[in-house]
Amino acid sequence: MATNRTFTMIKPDAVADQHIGDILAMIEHGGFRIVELQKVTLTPERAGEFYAVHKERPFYGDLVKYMSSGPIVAAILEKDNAVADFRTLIGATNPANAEEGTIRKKFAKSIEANAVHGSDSDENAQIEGAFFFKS
Ligand code: IDP
Ligand code: MG
Repeated sequence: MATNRTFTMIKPDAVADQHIGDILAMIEHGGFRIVELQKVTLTPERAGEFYAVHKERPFYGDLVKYMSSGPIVAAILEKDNAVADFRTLIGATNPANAEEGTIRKKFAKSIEANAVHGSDSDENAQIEGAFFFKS
C-alpha cells in the first residue's frame, strides 16, 4: 500500500470563486506533486457514494447537495508522508479552527463549504483516488 499519495478535491465554492489556481499553487509550494488532475461535476448519486461513510450524519443530505452543486477539481498528490502533511496544509474542518496559513483558513467559507477535501488515511486515499482515476 502506497504511503506517499493522497487524494484531494477543490470543492464547488472554491471553484466557483476562481481559486483553483491559488489552491493548486499552495499545494505545489507545499511540496506536493500533482500526479492526476481532473475538473468534473458530480451527480448527487456520485457525491452520495463518495461520502457514503457520512450517511448517518445530520449534514449528509446538505453535503451531497453542496458537492454536486457545481464543478470540483479532483487530484492525486504525491509527497513523503502525503496524507498527514496534506491534512496539516488544509487545516481543520471548521475554518474557525483552522491555523493561519492553511488552505481552509484562507479559502473556506463555512464548516460545510470548506474549500478542499483531504483523505484521512492511506487506505482512503487509495479508495478515493480510484473513485476518479483509473491507473
Ligand atoms: P474533513 O473533510 O475535514 O475530513 P469530515 O468530518 O470527514 O471532515 O466531513 C466531511 C465534510 O462534510 C467536511 O469537509 C464538510 O464539507 C462537511 N461537514 C463536516 N462536518 C459538518 C457539519 O457539522 N456541518 C456541515 N457540514 C459538515
Ligand atoms: Mg474526512
